[in-house]
Amino acid sequence: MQFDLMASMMCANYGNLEQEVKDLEAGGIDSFHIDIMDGRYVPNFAMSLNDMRYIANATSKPLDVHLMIEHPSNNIGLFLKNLRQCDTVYIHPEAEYHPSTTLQAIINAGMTPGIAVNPGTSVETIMEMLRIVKKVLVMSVNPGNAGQMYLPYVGKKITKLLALKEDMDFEIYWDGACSAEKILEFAPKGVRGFVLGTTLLFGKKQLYGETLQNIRELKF
Ligand code: S6P
Ligand code: MG
Repeated sequence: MQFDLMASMMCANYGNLEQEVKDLEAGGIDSFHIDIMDGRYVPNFAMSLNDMRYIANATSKPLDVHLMIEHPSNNIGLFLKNLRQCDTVYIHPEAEYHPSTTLQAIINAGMTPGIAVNPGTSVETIMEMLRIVKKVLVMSVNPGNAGQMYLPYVGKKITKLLALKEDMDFEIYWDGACSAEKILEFAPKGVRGFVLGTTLLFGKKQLYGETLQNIRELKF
């Protein structure tokens, strides 16, 4: 079974970020998830442009940039000009007047376009955008913080999206409170990747490489 594992870098140790990037890379992480926040769209300031730039320069692995900012079109150029063709940019459709225009800007810059779907957002309201994007990041917690509880009603939305993904040509990714139990349940159903934060990867006694290996072998 093929699935991707992304490290939620807002949960990393900023006392030695370079070492964190190296250890995660050596441990076999597939990409680095960068949670950009503006204190307006979400009630937090987790990471910003400089953090993203620093990690982009420290690794050749792809970045997964999750923009939790109001009207991303106002500043998206700042992010795009620091990214590479292998990187993905997610926007929240609710944060933008014309989300499809912003998604087109991401495509035009050569990056992979994605939308992040809040727990309270229904599949019906994002239906047209599913035809534009390659990736759908399903939030199973409200955006803004790590270490929150899984919201159980999100499972039904994933089931709906799984039924649409072949026809509309997108992949589904999981963000928020990602546990072993959820990977065991949803990877076989076709969820393509999982963002790992405090629930499974960071702040544990185990080395990143061991944790990631166990997850890949579904040994929990
Ligand atoms: C939340 C953010 C997420 C978190 C991730 C942390 O706004 O988009 O990417 O960083 O959920 O994982 P955990 O396991 O601490 O919930
Ligand atoms: Mg995120």
